[in-house]
Amino acid sequence: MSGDRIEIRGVTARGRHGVLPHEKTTPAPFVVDVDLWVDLAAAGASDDLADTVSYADVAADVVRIVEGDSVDLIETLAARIADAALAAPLVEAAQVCVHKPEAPVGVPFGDVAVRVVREADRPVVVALGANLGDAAAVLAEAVGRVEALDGVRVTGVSPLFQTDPVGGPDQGVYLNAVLVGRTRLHPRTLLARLHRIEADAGRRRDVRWGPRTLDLDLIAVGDPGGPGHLTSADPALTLPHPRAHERAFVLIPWSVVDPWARLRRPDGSAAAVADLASEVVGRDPAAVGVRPGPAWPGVRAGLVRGTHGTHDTHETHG
Ligand code: A4P
Ligand code: MG
Repeated sequence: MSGDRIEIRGVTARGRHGVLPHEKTTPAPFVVDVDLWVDLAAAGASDDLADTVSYADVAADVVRIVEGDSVDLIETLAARIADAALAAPLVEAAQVCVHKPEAPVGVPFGDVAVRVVREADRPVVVALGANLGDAAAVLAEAVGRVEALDGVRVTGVSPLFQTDPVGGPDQGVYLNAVLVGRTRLHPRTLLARLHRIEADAGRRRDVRWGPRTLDLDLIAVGDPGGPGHLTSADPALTLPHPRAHERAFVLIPWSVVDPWARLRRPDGSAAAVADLASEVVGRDPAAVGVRPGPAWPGVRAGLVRGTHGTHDTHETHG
């Protein structure tokens, strides 16, 4: 976790929480402390509220939850507050402490409190591509490097596909794959780590859409409509990736590794990735230029999910 934190102390509200009957009818005070782990480097540089989490919004959520539905346990209250805090896409982890100063303890006491710590755990999709050098080996190494990132858990990677280049100058065929996983990392932090892996593979950025030893694109964070789904129009990190919905070299491997995946398109509508893949293939199967690639060299077998299967019929043998 990044060391940066936002700390909110002593938010006070009255609620009807407890196991005793009178606690459910007569509001009593609850005092809440919240710590949010957020990478504050960008906000520190930009001075822009959009780069951080508004403590006023968090405090308002705390009051809404404390004043809301009655529960028996302050553990439940703390967990609900933590879940609400983690719905903000920038929050990597939340610690919530709920104090109950008038708890029916039966003897004089100083404080009763429970503290819960929850980490964000958002679905993440990364597209991999390469068309220079030993592309299969470079991509396999990249999968290993992503697996080794602190705060990222890779749950599956598609088979390799050989794909005709889209856009850019005259260049050789690509190998592409898509990996899916979970992360607590801020998407900007994750993209910076992906850029480091690209750089270590010898990636140079000379020509847009030009040949590359390794390209790692962040396709989506969170599921459309789900908690933590992130949309961003920032040119430095646009989410979901603005071209993913029309690119067979992303859609086909993605639909293979996660047949139930959904993607929010730039117009705001959400669609099943498998449907988008079929659409792209259906428009012009001969031109789609996505073929089964070689077996993964050195990626552990359990990680590779799906087969080239359903899309074999659309080979173009270019
Ligand atoms: N950027 C913004 N949003 C994102 C995001 N969601 N993920 C910014 C990754 N990067 C994002 O990217 C250019 C800038 O986009 C970065 O500074 C980043 O902050 P880049 O990787 O430096 O350059 P690029 O990849 O050449 O540009 P771009 O626009 O990302 O290209 P695409 O759309 O990724 O296309 N054909 C085949 N068959 N297979 C391929 O893999 N790839 C491309 C690249 C073209 N044709 C291809 C393939
Ligand atoms: Mg890229």
